[in-house]
Amino acid sequence: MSPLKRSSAHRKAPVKSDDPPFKKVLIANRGEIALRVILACKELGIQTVAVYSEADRHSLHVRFADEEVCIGPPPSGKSYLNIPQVIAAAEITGAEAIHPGYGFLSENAHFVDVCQACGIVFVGPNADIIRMMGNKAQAKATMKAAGVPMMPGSEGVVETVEEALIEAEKIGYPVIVKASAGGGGRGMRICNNAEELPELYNTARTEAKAAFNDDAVYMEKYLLEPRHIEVQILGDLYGNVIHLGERECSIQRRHQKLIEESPSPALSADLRKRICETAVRAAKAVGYYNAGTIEFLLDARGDFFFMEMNTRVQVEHAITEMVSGLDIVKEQLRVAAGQKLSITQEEMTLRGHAIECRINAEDPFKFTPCPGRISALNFPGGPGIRIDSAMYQDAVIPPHYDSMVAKLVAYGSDRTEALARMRRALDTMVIEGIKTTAPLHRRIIDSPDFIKGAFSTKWLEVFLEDLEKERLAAIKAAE
Ligand code: MV4
Repeated sequence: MSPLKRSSAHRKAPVKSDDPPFKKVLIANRGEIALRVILACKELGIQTVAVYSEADRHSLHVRFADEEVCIGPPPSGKSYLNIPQVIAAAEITGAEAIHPGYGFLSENAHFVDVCQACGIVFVGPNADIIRMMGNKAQAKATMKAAGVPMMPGSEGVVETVEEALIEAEKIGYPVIVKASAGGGGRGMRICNNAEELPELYNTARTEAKAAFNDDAVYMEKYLLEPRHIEVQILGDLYGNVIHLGERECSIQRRHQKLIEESPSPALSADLRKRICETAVRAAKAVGYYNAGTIEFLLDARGDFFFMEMNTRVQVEHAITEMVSGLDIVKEQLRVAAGQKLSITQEEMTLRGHAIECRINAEDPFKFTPCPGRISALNFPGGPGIRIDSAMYQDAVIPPHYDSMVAKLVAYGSDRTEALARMRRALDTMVIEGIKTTAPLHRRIIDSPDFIKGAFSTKWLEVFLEDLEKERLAAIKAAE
């Protein structure tokens, strides 16, 4: 078969929707998301190929796949990010498609090009969209043209200090300088006045150059205490785009999310409708297909602004699955095979409330990594609890990768019930042998602000400072 015909974008006739989308799929990832994709493939009758590094030989994603290929030593640059090795594994096993999960190769446009050249379907959007959304200044220009609300800021890249000063006067301080190739918080500088702008502008550029080999930066009005709201969308190759509601992702530390929930406690029905419809319009404007996320910042007045678009399945997709009843990974696989979305917006109902705690192998109050062997393990269960994890008793958590070891998701008919279930799930979860962030989650979900839903992206920082003061006072009192 010619390579072009096997790429989803060029598929001629849709595969009948009751057929398995593919015969065999390779999962280019590890840990819970690799397992999650394998589960979706099993339900769809798709054969699976796991790839793994030497550190992951005994991982569950390897155990539960139909075939497995070792692709290199533990460092991800030599294994999970090694494009020739991943492609070779797909060719040797005859996999028709590659699901990238999140992280690693999931937003690598070059990898998508290589897949296409090799006649392998990439389970995701086309390379051009990934490239465009990876360039934040360009993504903003495209979304602005589509009528998506924008933060006041520069029109594209700011080339010189002089231009930065003029832009900042127009925008009004405080302003934020962001790396165009950045995202997720890397390469940003907040600036309060004209005196400090030249130096901050230059360090932002230098840092962007070092981190992304691209020193392009743009500027925006800096919102002091925004909420981070993101809308889950799904699109297919026939121009259908639906949204699955929003997620509240404001509980973050150094741009790492700790807790997410859906729906957001901050949105009225009217605001929800407007933000979700805006996300659909944005995705349609770029002809988007696959699962995707439109990220917004929401200010205290209820105005929202486009921030970024993610072109992959996200860690926190599970909470959306709980409130929508849809399997996002199965939809990704169907769409990549040229099938239509299994549901229309009109058929879709969002029901109840879901909260996710990301359980990391870290010291819960110092945030230092804590790899090691799981000596005892009890996963909580009962009504409304879902755990996505590749942990098992005696598993060894390697030090080479992301420290997330489980996603604990609680669903309830409303937020109060979801929270009560999360509380009792955390109280009956046992993970011994390593430290985890579970005790911190327990503290957060018991705090009055969290219970009220009264928090912004600034909130966790202050909460952690207060916890630290409390801890130091307790030490002093014990002396
Ligand atoms: C902002 C902002 C305030 N104003 N942009 C952080 C991640 C990156 N994607 C963009 N980020 C921010 N952009 C303007 N114009 C505040 C943040 C921000 C933030 C955003 C979402 C979640 C947590 C955050 C923590 C600090 C700063």
